[in-house]
Amino acid sequence: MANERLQYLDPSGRARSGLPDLKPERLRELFIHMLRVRCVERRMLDLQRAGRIGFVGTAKGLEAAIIGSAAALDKNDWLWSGLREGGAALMRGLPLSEYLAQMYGNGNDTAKGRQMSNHFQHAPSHYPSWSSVIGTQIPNAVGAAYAAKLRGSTEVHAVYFGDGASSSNGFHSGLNMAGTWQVPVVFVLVDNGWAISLSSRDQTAAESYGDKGAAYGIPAQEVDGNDVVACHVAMGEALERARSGSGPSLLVLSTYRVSGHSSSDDPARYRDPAEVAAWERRDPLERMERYLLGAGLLQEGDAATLEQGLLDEIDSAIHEQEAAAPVRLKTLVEDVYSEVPRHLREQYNRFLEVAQRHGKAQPGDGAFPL
Ligand SMILES: Cc1ncc(C[n+]2csc(CCOP(=O)(O)OP(=O)(O)O)c2C)c(N)n1
Ligand SMILES: [Mg+2]
Repeated sequence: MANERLQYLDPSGRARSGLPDLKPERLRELFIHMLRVRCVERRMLDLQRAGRIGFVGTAKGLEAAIIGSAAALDKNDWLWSGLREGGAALMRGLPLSEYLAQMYGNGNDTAKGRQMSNHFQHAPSHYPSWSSVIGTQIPNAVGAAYAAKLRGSTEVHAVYFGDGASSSNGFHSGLNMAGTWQVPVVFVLVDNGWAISLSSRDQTAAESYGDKGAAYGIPAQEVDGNDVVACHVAMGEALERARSGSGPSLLVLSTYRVSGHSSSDDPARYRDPAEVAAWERRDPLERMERYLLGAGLLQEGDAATLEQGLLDEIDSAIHEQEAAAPVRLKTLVEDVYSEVPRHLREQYNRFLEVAQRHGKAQPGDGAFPL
């Protein structure tokens, strides 16, 4: 049976006894990182509704789970994400301009518009691209962590996924390999209450998600996922365990996806508004803000000022990306062959004629000589 759910801050923001010794500046930073996620995603939804970008999957309600845990990673560690961890990438070094370029799929997008929006990647902060095929990042992370172990590296690989993904093939094979090979990996299961329209209560007959680790010999820690301090501490312990060679852990961060599954979803079709309202009252940002106010680490009005500063920064970055050029048409045939073969050059040239007729070609998109 999984152990007791870890909590340091109760829903009213009061610290329970034995609060870990975190520096005041660290606590404030955790709050600001959470606030940034909320602000960026609010603007992304606005842009999606205005028809400027195609798709958004938000972390609203999950900010403590994602930021609290990811903030415990070292620079050399890796974060294998699902749909909702883009805010952690921002915190770990993904520039806001690149985040936005990915959302637009414009000419500044380092993935050249080849990924669906909201699927970030950032090599310098060790954030591999995500596949929407649920659960596939899990064996990928385990493989990379096994390679790190063979190399004698001290890096740890954290892999994030949802309650729904705990039913995927990738979950079972990933946990089995990690348990058997004792690899330096932390499985971060963000139980956000729903897998699109399937409640997490109906996802499994196991008594708790933590119990799923036991089948693979992997210890689990259940955590209040709306308590940023608890998420941070639990992740720090799991990372330390992995780094010291004691093997993988499973963290279950229990929280709630307050918005729809994505901008394409209408959650009112399948869930009770009273359930949503109850979780809105347990908002992770408000909980941390109340704690910081009580501890004298924030003053009344500070949060509103911080929020306005973040929104101004985001808005000016949005204006820059709105003005960016589209992805170059030639990228369609790049990066596979060192020299584009004749049949692709012919196809591209025919495509270019159509693009030119529709006024979609840019200077530099020119035809290949055949
Ligand atoms: C293999 C596979 N099956 C089904 C889907 C459709 N699908 C997209 S998201 C999703 C639910 C994911 O739920 P969860 O793992 O809890 O993550 P959350 O979206 O709640 O963060 C499903 C079933 C998919 N993308 N891939
Ligand atoms: Mg879910």
